[in-house]
Amino acid sequence: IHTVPLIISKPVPGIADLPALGMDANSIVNDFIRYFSHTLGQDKMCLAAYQVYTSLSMSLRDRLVERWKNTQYAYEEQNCKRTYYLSLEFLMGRALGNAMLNLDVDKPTEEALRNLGLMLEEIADQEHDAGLGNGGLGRLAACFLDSCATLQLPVVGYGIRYEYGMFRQKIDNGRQMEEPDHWLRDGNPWEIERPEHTVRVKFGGCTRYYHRDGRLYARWTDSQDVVAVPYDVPIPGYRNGTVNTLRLWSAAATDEFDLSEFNAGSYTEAVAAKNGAENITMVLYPNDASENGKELRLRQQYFLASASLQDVLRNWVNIHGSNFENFAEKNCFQLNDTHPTCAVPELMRLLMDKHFLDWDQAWAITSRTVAYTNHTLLPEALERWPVSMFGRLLPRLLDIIHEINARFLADVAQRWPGDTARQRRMSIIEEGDEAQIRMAYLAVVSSASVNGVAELHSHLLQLHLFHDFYEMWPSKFNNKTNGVTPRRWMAWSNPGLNDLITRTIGDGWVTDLTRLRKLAPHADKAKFRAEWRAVKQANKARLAEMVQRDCSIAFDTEALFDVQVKRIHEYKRQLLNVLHVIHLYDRIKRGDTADWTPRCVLIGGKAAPGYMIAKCIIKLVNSVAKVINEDPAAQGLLKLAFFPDYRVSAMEVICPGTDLSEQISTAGKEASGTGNMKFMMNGALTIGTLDGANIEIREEAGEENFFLFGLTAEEVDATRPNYNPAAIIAADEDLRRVMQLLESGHFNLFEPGIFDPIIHAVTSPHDPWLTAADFRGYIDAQQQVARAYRDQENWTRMSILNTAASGKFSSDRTILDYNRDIWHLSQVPAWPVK
Ligand code: B1N
Repeated sequence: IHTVPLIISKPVPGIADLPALGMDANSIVNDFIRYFSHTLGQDKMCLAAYQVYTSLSMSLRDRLVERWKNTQYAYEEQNCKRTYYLSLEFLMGRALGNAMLNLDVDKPTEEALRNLGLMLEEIADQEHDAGLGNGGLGRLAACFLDSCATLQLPVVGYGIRYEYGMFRQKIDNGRQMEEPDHWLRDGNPWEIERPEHTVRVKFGGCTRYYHRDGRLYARWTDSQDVVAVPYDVPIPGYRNGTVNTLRLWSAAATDEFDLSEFNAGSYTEAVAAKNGAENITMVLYPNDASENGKELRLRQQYFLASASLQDVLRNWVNIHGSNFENFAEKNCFQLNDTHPTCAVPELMRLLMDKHFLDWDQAWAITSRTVAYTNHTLLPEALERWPVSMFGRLLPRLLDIIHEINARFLADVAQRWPGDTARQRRMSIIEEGDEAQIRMAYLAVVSSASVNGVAELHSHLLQLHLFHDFYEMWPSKFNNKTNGVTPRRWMAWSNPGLNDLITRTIGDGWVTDLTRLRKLAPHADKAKFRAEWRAVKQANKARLAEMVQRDCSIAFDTEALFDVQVKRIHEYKRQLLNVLHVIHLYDRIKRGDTADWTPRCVLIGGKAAPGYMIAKCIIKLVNSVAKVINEDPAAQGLLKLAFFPDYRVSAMEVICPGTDLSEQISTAGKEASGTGNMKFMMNGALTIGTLDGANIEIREEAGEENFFLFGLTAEEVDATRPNYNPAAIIAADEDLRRVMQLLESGHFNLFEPGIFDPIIHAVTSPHDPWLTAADFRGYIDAQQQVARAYRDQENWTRMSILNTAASGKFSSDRTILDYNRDIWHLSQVPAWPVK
C-alpha cells in the first residue's frame, strides 16, 4: 500500500505548542491581509474577490485548526465511544459565515473589514456552496454535524468528496438546463488533504478459501483496487472550543501498472487505463427520493463504506491491537438511509477475513454497532441491487449477504414454522426473473435500531414497509423526528430576528431552542409586534432584491410572500400550488377581487434530470408566471416567480423573508420535511397537509396558528380505489375553470400540447397524488390565509407564536434523542486552547 511514510517518529517539542492565535478582529484581519498579500500574492490593484474570500477563510481556518486538534486530543485521552455518521450526502452549503458565527468573531470581524472598505456579505457571497447532496437528506446530515459539535459529542461524518456536486440549474425559455457544478475549481480552503490516511478499496475479483490452524478462512483476491484519499473538513461547535471532523473520501488510481501491458511496451496505455478510478467520486447522483440502479452508484456506496470502516478499524487496532472485545461498546455506525448499507457486509468481511474473528463474533459486533435511519416510503426510492451485478463487483460481500440471509431466514422459520410465504416476503434476496438484494431489509436485519424521521413516518414504517420485521423485533423500531440547526437557520441567516429575540429573552435560545417559548407572552405587546414586523419587512426587502436579481421580477414587499422551495416532485405537489395561482388569476380576470390580498408566489427547486414530468412542472410555473406578470390586470394583485438554482445559500435569504410556507404534499408521502421547520423558526405561517413533521409542527404551534387542509394518510389510501377526478372537476366550478384555462393552451399559445402530460396527470383516476381531491380544501385554506394576512396585527401574533413554538425542531433535540436511545455517547469537552 502506498502512503506517505512517517518521517518523524517521536514528538518534536515546540512544534505542537505554538502560542494560540488571537481571536480579536485585529489579529484575524492581520492574518487575512498576510494570506492575501503573501500566500496568494495578490495586491491592492487587483482585488480578486475570490482571493479575498480565500484569505479570510484561511485566517479563520487557522483558528479552527487549533481547536480541532485539541478536540481530537480530548477524545483520544478519554478513550470515548464514538459514532460514525455514514452518508452519501452532506449538503454543507457555505462554511465561512458559520465558522465566524460559531467562533464568536462575526460582528467584530465584519466591522474591522468594513474599516478596510470591505463588506463581509460580499466576501461571503464569493464562496461556492458545497452542494454535496440533493435535498433534505443531505442537509439533515449537515445540520446533525453542527449539533453534534455544539453538544460536544464525538461524532465523525464520513462522506464522499464529489468533484461535481449538485448540478447548477439554469432556466432557458422556461425550461431547466443542467450545468456541471465544478465547485472545487477555485480551490477549497475548508478542506485539508490527509494522504497519510489513504486506504485501498477492492472491486471485482473473487473469493478464495484457505485453511489455517484447522479453520477455514476467506480472502478476496484478484481484485482491481483503487485508493481512497481522505479530505478533512472542520465542523465547529457553537462557541464551545469543539471542532469535529467531516472526512470526505476522494478516489484515485493506485501506483501500480498492469505489467503485461507494460511489458508489451504500452507504457502510456497502461497509465491511461488507470484513469477509471477517479470516476468513482466524480459526480453526485442528482436523484432525490428515487434510485437509479447504476453500477457506478454502487461503486460509490461501497467505496464510502469500505474506506470509512478501514479507517475506523485501523484506529482501533493502533490502540487495542487485535482485541475486539470492547469494540461494540465503543463504536456506532449510523446509516443515513440504505445508501451506505454495504457497511454491513464490509464490516463482517473486515472482522473475519482481516482480523480473523469467527462469524458469531463478527455478527455480534456488526449487529450491535449498526443503526439504520429510513427516510422514505416511496417504493421508487427503495434500493435494490441485482444479485448478478453485485456479485461481479463485490463477490466477497455477496457471499456474506447470502450467509446473513440464510441465518436470518432460519430464525424466521424457527419463529413461524411452515410460514414459507413470510420467509419469501422477508427474504433479503428478492427472487424473480432477476434476483435482487433488498438493501432496506439487509439494513433492518443487521441493525440494532431502525428509525423513521417523523412520528407519522415511523408509524407507517411499522404498519407497512417493515411490518413483518416489526412483528419480529418490535423494540428495534423507534422515531427520531428531524430537526434543523438554529445556528445557520436563525442566528446566522436572520441577524435582524437574532437581535430582536436576544434583546427580548437573552441569547440562551441559540443552544436551547425551547427557550423561544418565552417569546409567546410578547406576542400580545403592540410594540414588540411592530418590531417583529419591521424585521420581517427588512427580510422581505432583501428577498425581493434577490428575486429581482435572479428572476427579473419585482416583488412588492407589502404583498403576502407565499413560498414553496424544495425538490420538484409530483408527491410534493408544486402542481397544486400552480393550480391555486391559476385560480387567483382567473378570479382577477373575472373581476372577483373585492378585499383582495396582494400575493407574491415564489416556487423554486431542482428536478432530477431524467424526471420528465417534474421538468414539465418547472416549465408550467414559468409559463404561467410570464402570462400573469405581463398582464396589467394582475399588477399589484398577483406575481409568480420561479427561483432558479435553489440551494442552501439561497434558502438563507428565502426563509427569513417568507410569510407563508407551502408544505402541501399528499399525506403519507413526505417522510418529514425540514424546510417546513426552517420557515417556522423564521416566523412564517404554514399552509399544509397532515404529513410528515407538519403534524408535529401544528401540534406545537396550535391548530389556530396553522392553515390545515387535505386528506389524511388514511383517507388517501381509502380514496385511491374509486378515485374519480373527472367528477370532482365537474362538480367544482373553480377547478373546472382552471382546467379549462390550462386545456385551452392559454399558457402555451406558441407551444401547443406541451402541458398535456400535466393535464393528464391531474385528470387521471390513477393519479397517485390525488391533486384534484385536495384542490377545494387547498383553495379554501388559501382564502383563509388571505383573510388572515389582512389583519396584520393578528398575523404578526401568529408569526411570533410560530417561532415561539419551534423549539422542538432544533436538530440539537433530534441529536439528543439519537444519543439517548441509540448512541449512548458521553459529552466530551475539548481541551481549552492556551
Ligand atoms: O429526507 C429528508 C426528509 O425530510 C424528506 O421528507 C425526505 O423526502 C428526504 C435517495 C433520498 N428521503 N429519501 C431521500 C435522497 C437521495 C437519494 O439518492 C433518497 N431523501 C429523503 C430528511 O429526513
